[in-house]
Amino acid sequence: ILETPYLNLLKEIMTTGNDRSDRTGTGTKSIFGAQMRFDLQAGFPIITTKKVPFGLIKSELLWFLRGDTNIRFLLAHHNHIWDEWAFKSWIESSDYTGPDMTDFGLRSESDPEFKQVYLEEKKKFDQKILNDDVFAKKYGELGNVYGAQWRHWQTRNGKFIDQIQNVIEEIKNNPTSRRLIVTAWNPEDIPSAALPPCHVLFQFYVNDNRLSLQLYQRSGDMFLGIPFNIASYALLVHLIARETGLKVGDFIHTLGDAHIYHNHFEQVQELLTRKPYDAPKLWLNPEKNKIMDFEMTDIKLIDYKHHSTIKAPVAV
Ligand code: DHF
Ligand code: TMP
Repeated sequence: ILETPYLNLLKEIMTTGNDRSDRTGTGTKSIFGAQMRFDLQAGFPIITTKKVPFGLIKSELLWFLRGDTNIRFLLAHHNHIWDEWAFKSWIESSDYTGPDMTDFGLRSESDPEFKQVYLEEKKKFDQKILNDDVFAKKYGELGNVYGAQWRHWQTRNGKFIDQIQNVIEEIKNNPTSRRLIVTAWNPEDIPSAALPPCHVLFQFYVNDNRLSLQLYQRSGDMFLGIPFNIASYALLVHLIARETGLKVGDFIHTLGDAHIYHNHFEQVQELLTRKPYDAPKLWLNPEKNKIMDFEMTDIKLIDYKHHSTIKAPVAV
């Protein structure tokens, strides 16, 4: 079963994790240093013990690959996974004059009345991002997050580096290279990013005509973020393998601080009682060969059998 390494890591953190306070004020159990390996020939590693919304993973990855860092594209695709971090900079700005939204993440969990007010404000914010160009430019921006660093890393002399294009060329021309790296961690940009990158750096490896990728993720929210990250990077390997004419190999997911938030414990226990299904397969439109030509409908999961959704609050 493809997702076994994920289930085992959840169990390990629940039983041996350190109890730690964290930036968001939620509290976690966490361990430092962990690794999961997924053989992409064996199937597509999307978690089956809960429903993982693959459409959101596709639109987020296409957004990264476009070099986009504004949530407007995501909202136009009905993807709200980055809303909170744009909303946060809006309510902290001097242009915001609505009701007090301090600490909206934690407060909306404990105060149902406030939650209504918050959801109303966020809906207005989303509408404004979609309909008002000037507002979107100013408040839809997350800063120089993944898309910017992957596709237009700015150099000292004011030029730009397209790390994705460069690594594709290197994979084609120099497949045994040990320098097939893309990094999102740009120290100069950390202070202005809505959230410093969590998936920080990845490296490719070509052997036997198979393309493998190892990711270093500094911080992993095991219940919410990690199932997205696994599927997203597995999809990235498939896309880059298509463009470089290779088969897929392994996705190796290496984690720094691997944590389960306190308010996800019950959800994790429920998930661990479930029996995983066989992994689905990925279908990519056979007529497309370049990553930039792929659209939502060119990417599909075949036979994704899964258990029901398990909801959990995201720590902001
Ligand atoms: N912060 C934290 N604390 N954890 C994260 O996983 C995280 N991830 C971010 C940004 N900041 C974060 C970006 N990725 C969801 C999944 C991934 C993600 C952000 C949010 C999420 O909430 N997933 C829900 C479904 C959401 C929906 O349907 O709109 C899930 O149940 O998987
Ligand atoms: P941090 O910056 O304090 O580490 O908080 C970031 C949180 O978001 C942390 O719980 C990890 C989580 N996260 C993921 O797990 N995957 C992701 O892709 C992103 C963006 C965040």
